[in-house]
Amino acid sequence: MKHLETQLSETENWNYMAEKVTYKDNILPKNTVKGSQFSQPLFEFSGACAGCGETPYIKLITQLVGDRMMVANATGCSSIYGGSAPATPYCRNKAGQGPAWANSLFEDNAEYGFGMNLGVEQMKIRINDLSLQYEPEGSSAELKALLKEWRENRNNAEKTKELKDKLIPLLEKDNAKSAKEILKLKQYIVKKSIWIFGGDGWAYDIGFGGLDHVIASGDDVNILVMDTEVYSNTGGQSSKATPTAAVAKFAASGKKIRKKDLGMIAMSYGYVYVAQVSMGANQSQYLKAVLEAEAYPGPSLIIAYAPCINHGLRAGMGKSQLEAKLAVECGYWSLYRYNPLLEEEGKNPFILDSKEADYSKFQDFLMGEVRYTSLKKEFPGKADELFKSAEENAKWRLNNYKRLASAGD
Ligand SMILES: Cc1ncc(C[n+]2csc(CCOP(=O)(O)OP(=O)(O)O)c2C)c(N)n1
Repeated sequence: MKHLETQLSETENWNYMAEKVTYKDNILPKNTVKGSQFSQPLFEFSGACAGCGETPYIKLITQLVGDRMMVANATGCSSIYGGSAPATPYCRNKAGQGPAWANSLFEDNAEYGFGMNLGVEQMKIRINDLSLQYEPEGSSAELKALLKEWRENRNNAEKTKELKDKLIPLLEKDNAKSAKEILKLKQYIVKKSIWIFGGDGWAYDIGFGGLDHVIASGDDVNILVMDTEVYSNTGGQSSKATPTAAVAKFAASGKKIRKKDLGMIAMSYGYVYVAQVSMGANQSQYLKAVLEAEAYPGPSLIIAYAPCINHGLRAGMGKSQLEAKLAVECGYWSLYRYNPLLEEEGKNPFILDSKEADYSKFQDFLMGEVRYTSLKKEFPGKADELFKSAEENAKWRLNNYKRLASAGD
């Protein structure tokens, strides 16, 4: 920290950047890692711990769909750094568009986002009905044609963006009652991207009943679980996502049982898009997962490995992306995408994206984090046994994925 007076000269630089320098987001296609980074993040300057593994996942989503997204945020770190009033890291682009964000409770967030989606869908049904009412009532053939195009493409984000720009000027000068009513609902013309954010404590434990209900509903919502393997915001309590041997509150002598496989549960429905990702290990796989989840016309679940200050990284939080890479290389965490649309094409819906695990690095990975090394200090005898079963459990889990990936070969 430095004295404010010594830093105020930056104001001029900031204003120059904000007013004169524009985003060059049409240079490269947005659906590439490089291209996506030219887009304005609509999530910036959060109050998360330096090196937080969660925030980069959110930032990318806002770069891709932030101008039309709605977020239901479970209580946890992401709701605290996401909405610490009076400041918020969520912001708007030059056109005034940005994420609409709200936080309900720790225990009902999936339902909360589900309700947002129901509300938006209801408004779209109303626009649809009003547009049919315009047919006999209105006089503009051009408007009728555009409204028909909207009805046919209302779930196509890019198309609805194009149509909105054409529709609004025509609606504004039309005197028909239905046109006036549609205008009142103009913020629902563009297809919204509904997101449900939360941590593992919410998704695996407290909010699981709701999450399960929402994914089972088949509705088009996207869920991002930032898996820190503990309840981070309340000081690192153990959750069902905590793996074997990790020390956490309520698991002071190391977790004895294995981590729950939330992705496997979700995949069992067969109509839920599921991805397990780790940005530090493979940025392009995460980008693909977000684009596919967003485009999938049903529920999607992305489970993201997020290094956390609670893990006690030996290399420090400045290396959290590297830690996420090491986690995948040694087989501690795997990358996959399960896309039900592939099954419709007669293909295996499960794709294992991570390369062959190098288990020789597994124990070294554990020794790079205090949540594991502290077990060795406290309970040296028990520790080795638990570290061994941590590795066996990781292998067991990865073998399940390998079986799925080779099904039908
Ligand atoms: C029903 C209920 N129990 C407990 C809390 C207190 N609480 C707030 S956030 C949180 C932990 C959240 O952990 P997680 O979902 O893993 O998210 P993270 O902080 O790791 O991002 C808890 C226990 C609460 N808000 N409501």
